[in-house]
Amino acid sequence: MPGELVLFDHDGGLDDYLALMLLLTLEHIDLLGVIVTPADCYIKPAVGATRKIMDLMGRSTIPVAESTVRGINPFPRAFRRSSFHVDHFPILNRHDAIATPLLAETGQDFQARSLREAAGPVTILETGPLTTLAAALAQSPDLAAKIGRILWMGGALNVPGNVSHWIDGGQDMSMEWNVYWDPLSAHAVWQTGIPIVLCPLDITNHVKVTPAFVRQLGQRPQYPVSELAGYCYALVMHQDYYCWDVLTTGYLARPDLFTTREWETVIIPTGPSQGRTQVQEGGKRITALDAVDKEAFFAYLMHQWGR
Ligand SMILES: [Ca+2]
Repeated sequence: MPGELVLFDHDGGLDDYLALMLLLTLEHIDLLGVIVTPADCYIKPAVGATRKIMDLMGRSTIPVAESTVRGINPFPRAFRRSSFHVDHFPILNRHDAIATPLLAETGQDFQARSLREAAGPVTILETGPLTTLAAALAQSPDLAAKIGRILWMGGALNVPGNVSHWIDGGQDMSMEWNVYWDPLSAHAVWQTGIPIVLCPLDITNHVKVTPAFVRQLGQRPQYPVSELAGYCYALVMHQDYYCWDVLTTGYLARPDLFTTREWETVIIPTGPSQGRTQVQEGGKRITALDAVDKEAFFAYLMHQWGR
């Protein structure tokens, strides 16, 4: 029986590589391709790191495409630099040539073509802004009917946003970064009938990566993927770091570990609350991940990265 069709669109942050490393272990899905959106990264090293991780994990037949969209509110440079670090990890540079193909077409064209050609409904796993998807849908609005659901790390429903320490004044700090980068695209996707499953800060705030977990990843030198995950997390151990993109991907893998809840929501497109995902009666009904069995989730990561 064919697996669930999935397109993965990430934005090159550290957590995105970890999400990719989890996604590539899933056997019940049919991964159509990986798109890199130039948001929480510098795009060339982000595409390089993505392809090298796919090589390392023996998945070099899956195509990668580089999106050329632009956002409105850029991510801080300090966040984006990790794309250079990961691309230069020794474990990802044992060979000169990269086997995983980089397509000549743009990420947004590839996303549109993949949806058009898909035999059945496609799940979009989105761990960056919705800009590339919105660009694909702007080309061909009829493609919305080919999307079974969008599983998105984004938004803050009943908790503060996470942009507060990083931007200058004028905003009310209610927004989450993936929405804030391009509120207009998120707003456009909200106007479609596509089902959305959201992994908002409301749940990710409870799933912090602990130093003990990171050390445990490093204590298994026989598993290169575990070691690579440990290196990625080591770069951010000076700060609080949560499972954002990895938790979202975890829902695709193990929905049984989660509870969900429905909300009616709107996206504020402009002004001081731009990028806010506001709970509002009469708004688009979405499903949000509400709670997760943390212990089982981290045990699952440890198991999947044991390769
Ligand atoms: Ca991301």
